[in-house]
Formats: sequence, C-alpha cells, structure tokens
Amino acid sequence: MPDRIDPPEDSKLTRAKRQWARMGRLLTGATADPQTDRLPPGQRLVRDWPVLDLGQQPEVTPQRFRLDIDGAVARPISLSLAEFMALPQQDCISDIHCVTQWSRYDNAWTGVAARTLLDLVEPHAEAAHVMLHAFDGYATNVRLDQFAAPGVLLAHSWQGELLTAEHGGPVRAVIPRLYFWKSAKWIRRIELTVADRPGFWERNGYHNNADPWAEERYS
Ligand SMILES: Nc1nc2c(c(=O)[nH]1)N[C@H]1C(S)=C(S)[C@@H](COP(=O)(O)O)O[C@H]1N2
Ligand SMILES: [Mo]
Repeated sequence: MPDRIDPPEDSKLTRAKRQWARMGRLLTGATADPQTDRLPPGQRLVRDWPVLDLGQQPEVTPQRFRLDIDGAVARPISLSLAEFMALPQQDCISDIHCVTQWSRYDNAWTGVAARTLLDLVEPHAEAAHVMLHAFDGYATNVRLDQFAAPGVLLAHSWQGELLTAEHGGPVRAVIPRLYFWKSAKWIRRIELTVADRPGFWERNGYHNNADPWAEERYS
C-alpha cells in the first residue's frame, strides 16, 4: 500500500501563512489552508502530464547514470544505477503543483526516500540546505528539513512504469509540498550545504521557498 501524503502539518509557519491569506496577501486574494484545501490557490487541475524543462533533455543512459551525495556530510557516497536500485524502495502517492498553474493529483511514484539517502551519508549538524544538481546543468535549492520530509523521493517510476527520459528518467527528485520546479529531473548530485544558495530558477525571479499554498511563485 502506497503511503498517502497528507497535507502539510499544522505549524507556526502554516498558521502564519493562513493569517496572511486571511489578510489577502496571496496573489489571487484567495485563502488557502493546506490542511483542508487540496488545490492551492490559483491552480487548475489537469489530467495529462505536461513536460517542462530548459529545453535540452540530456541522454542519461544506465551506464552514464551516477548519483553523488556529498558536501556537509560525514560519509559521502557515489551510487551507480544498480546500487541506487538496490536501496530500500518506497511507494508514495502525491500531487504535482506547477508554478505555471497546473496541478495533477494522485501520482504514484516509486523510488528511494530522501530520508533513506540522508541516513546513509550522515549530514553534519550544521547542514541546513540541499542543492539538487541535474545532468542538464539545472540546479535547485531546498531546505534540508523540507527535503527530509515524508513523501520526498528520488523516483525511478511513475504509475508503475519506469520514468521516461522527458520526465527525468532514470531518476528524478519528487518534492510534493513545493512547486514542481524544485523537483529536479535527471538528478546527478545531492549537495548538502550549511549556507543557502539560489538554484537556476531561484536566481531568475522564482521564489526561494516555493510553497504552493502560500503562492510563493515569484520573489
Ligand atoms: N533537470 C531539470 N529538472 C527540472 C527542470 C529542468 O529544466 N531541468 N524543470 C523544472 C520545472 S520548471 C518543472 S515544472 C518540472 C517539470 O517536470 P515534468 O516535465 O516532468 O512535468 O521539472 C523541474 N525539474
Ligand atoms: Mo515549472
């Protein structure tokens, strides 16, 4: 049975965001409560799965694939595809929310939980951020606690089939509670850092945090 991803926990942050929403601080002026509003403000549902990227899809053969996990960690590792596939597997069903306003419900992903990889490398106590680097040169930053959250996967399959190249195969990140640009396709390296650095879209006007329920689309 796949784990169902529940909406984000109640927290000081989400309570603050709801307060901001009530004050009309969202771009749409709509209120959004991740506890009860499955569809974030300003989003519309689609049934197909659009392809979005920088337009240069790298050819990542199983031979060429390599996943390095390094930076502010005690035990850096570098995995072949076979070594990655031999790690404990997890199924997760989650929703996609793209900043270009489409959302897609109930995507069944299979892969290795980010938590499992973090346990292998043992992050330093000061590590607080993650930079995801991809084979096409794309990079995106995410807070370590958000990367370590339940439901975050390094996925190789979608709906029971291996990920196609256009959707980031052989392995992509899936970070369900953030806008989809944080979910790097063709993942190559997971770099843990002490300080935060902006990734590709984050240097180009996108929001650093990317919480869909707070409509953190642009900086
Ligand atoms: N490596 C890489 N990952 C990427 C991108 C990219 O250009 N390169 N684009 C991001 C953006 S903006 C989105 S919306 C999603 C799209 O994923 P999809 O094409 O599977 O729908 O991938 C994200 N991950
Ligand atoms: Mo996107």
